[in-house]
Amino acid sequence: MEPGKLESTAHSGAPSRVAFLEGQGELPILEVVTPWSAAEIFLHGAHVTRFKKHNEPPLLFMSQCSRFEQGSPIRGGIPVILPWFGFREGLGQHGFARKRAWELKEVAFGPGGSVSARFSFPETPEAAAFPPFKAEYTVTVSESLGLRLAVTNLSQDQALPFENCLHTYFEVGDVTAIGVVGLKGCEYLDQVEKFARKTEGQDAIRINSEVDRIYLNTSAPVEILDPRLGRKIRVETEGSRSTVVWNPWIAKAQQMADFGNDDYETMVCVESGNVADNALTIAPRQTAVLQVKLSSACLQG
Ligand code: TA6
Repeated sequence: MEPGKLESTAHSGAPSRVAFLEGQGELPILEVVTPWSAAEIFLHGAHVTRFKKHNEPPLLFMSQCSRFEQGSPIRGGIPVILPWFGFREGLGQHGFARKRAWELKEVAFGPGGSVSARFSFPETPEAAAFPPFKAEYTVTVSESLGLRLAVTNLSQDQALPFENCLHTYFEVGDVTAIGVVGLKGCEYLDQVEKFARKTEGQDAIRINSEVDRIYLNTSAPVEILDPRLGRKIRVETEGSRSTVVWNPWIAKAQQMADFGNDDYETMVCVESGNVADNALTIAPRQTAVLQVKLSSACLQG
């Protein structure tokens, strides 16, 4: 992919622009600017590392200690977790899609100045050892951030069991001051207590220690209320039955080489997908689509 630029002025107002550049680790990136926002997407992992509305702090958290290299996931932004979630003996953590470069298939300018980039997961040695599937991922940048992950079972006669998750890291002003709303009454697996099954009793989940919970059988929108940044972040989904809420807190933060010791103070993961009890199985030639819309607004009062 040659460095270069695309621009669209097919709408009134400021032009939208896409630049193909070399990012950190000499990895190729797309830099997108729209009338509302700016974004950065690495081809490595089809990984969105930045989304920022022009008049707001960044929506996504990025660790300053992140690696940017083949075979390693980027720490922060939106890791694409596929085709499994969690740890698998001999195979590693959170699948292989986030560790390899995806192919950029198309960049399109939409109505009003939105920009869409479509990626396809290529043949890789790890994928060859897994039932055959095709994965396409479309990122749409506008006043909000749209994500669409489509997985197709390429087998002629075998079902495809898999998990998918868009593992989003959000930037917050002070994690101890936020509330995560929308999961009350949901059953969850508490990974901090050996996957104990519990039910969420709080209207707003507060974070004052390590939190690592897989909320099951829920497609409800989730909001992060951030009084420090005066912002409300909203996560809306289609095709997602699981929401994961994670903050590593102090001890785990210190154990992660690609995560600053104090990074836990200004991030929370609210992840959307189909994991654990909600893992998917699709028939031959069937496609499963996971869609996530991330938006933000001022927090009133
Ligand atoms: O989504 C929560 C989680 O499964 C945590 O258990 C923690 O492992 C986190 O993902 C990050 O995983 P990673 O492999 O990116 O370090």
